[in-house]
Amino acid sequence: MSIDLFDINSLLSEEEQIVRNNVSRFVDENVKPIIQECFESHSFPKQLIQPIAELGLLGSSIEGYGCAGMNSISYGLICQELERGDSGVRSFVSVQSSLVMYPIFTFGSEEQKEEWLPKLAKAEAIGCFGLTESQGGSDPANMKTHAKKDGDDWVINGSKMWITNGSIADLALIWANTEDGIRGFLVETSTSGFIANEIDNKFSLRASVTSELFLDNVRVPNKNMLPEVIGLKGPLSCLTQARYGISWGAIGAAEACLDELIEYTKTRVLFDRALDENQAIQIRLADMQRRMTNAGLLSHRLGQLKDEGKMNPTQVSLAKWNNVRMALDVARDCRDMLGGSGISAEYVPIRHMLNLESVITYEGTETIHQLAVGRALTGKSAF
Ligand code: TGC
Ligand code: FAD
Repeated sequence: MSIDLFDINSLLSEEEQIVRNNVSRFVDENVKPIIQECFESHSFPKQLIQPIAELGLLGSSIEGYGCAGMNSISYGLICQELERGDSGVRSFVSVQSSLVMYPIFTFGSEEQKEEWLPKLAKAEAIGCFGLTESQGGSDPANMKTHAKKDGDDWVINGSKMWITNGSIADLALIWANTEDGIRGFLVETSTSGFIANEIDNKFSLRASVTSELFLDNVRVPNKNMLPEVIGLKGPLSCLTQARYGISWGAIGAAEACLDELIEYTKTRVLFDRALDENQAIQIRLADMQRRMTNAGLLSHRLGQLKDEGKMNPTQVSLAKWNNVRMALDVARDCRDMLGGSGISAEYVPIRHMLNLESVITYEGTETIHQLAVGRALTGKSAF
């Protein structure tokens, strides 16, 4: 098994350890036994939604409104453990918590919070976050979807691409251009003119719902607009929350791969000795442990900064870039050391590897995060 070489676990409070152990047990008992089949059948395990809600994992950082009010380290640990099962399950929780509940809590009216947060926490409503459009997700400022005021209503037209939970959502947070700038709208997916089509030919995140959304003269009342934010900083602030969780989640995916590989190399005998007796294999295992340890310490420090209210988007970019790159490299390397078996569904690395191809692209591609760090170093935007 991979080891906690720097005893990161002892940095956790008793409460954080309980959260981690509870989610870990949930993943071992409920996610791992079914997830490969879900991946193969390209279906999201909807049966996990209710138990996830009952564990308090939806909007876990929010105080009040039926939410658990846990700290940021706990949210990170939730993401890490869920992604040890599958990135798709962590994605579901990231979107509901960081991309739907967080903006309602932070930018919503009291009426919007009271109406939606308790339902979203209990999974009585599922949310999705519509920012990306087909002309280029990296540059959301080039948004074509627009909302026009008509009396007491807004009329929204446009489309969104690659939207997690899109076809299972009851509520879509749609970011649209208005005369005043980009604004967020709470759109019930049953509203006339709203269509969600699932993208069903993915090689990655197959156990997650990803959809294209179309909004054709969708009419929502003014009270559905998030009143407390205008401009791109609205959606970008939500991304900062989700990217923080992803930096932890990626560590879980890497752990799942390395744990399985270590067991495999003990029993695989080649040239009259177990694979793990070879220097070249041990060096590769050690290198994975080095990178995972660095990633764990980085996320833990980021969590401390977040809980102290000192986390900034550049730190989050560096952590998301570093940790997802680490996990993707670890998953690929594990797949290689499994030889031909590494392409079989019997082992987890190829599934994690394929999932991580999405994780390195969504929530800001690797290049976007490198350029964000470059901008902080030079003061010059090279996007
Ligand atoms: P820029 O001029 O830099 O900023 C515009 C305004 O936003 C503020 N800001 C941020 N605020 C909070 N958090 C951040 N990370 C922020 N970054 C910028 C900034 O201060 C400014 O505010 P103000 O008041 O001055 O107006 O914007 P830009 O157009 O130059 O773009 C910067 C760039 C490229 C970094 C940004 O566009 C970007 O991050 N692009 C990538 C887009 C992205 O990540 N999309 C993700 C879509 S959602 C998703 O993938 C969900 S997957 C979920 C799952 O399944 O888990
Ligand atoms: P593009 O922006 O077209 O990028 C193409 C390539 O160009 C990339 O390699 C990129 O790094 C590079 N590039 C871009 N700009 C520059 C530059 N200035 N210099 C150098 N290189 C550059 N979005 C949502 O809004 N909500 C969701 O729930 C959501 N879920 C998703 C789920 C999945 C499975 C996937 C795959 C995506 C999801 N997305 C979601 C969209 C995701 O955020 C975008 O795919 C991502 O931001 C990249 O946008 P794009 O796909 O249009 O690629």
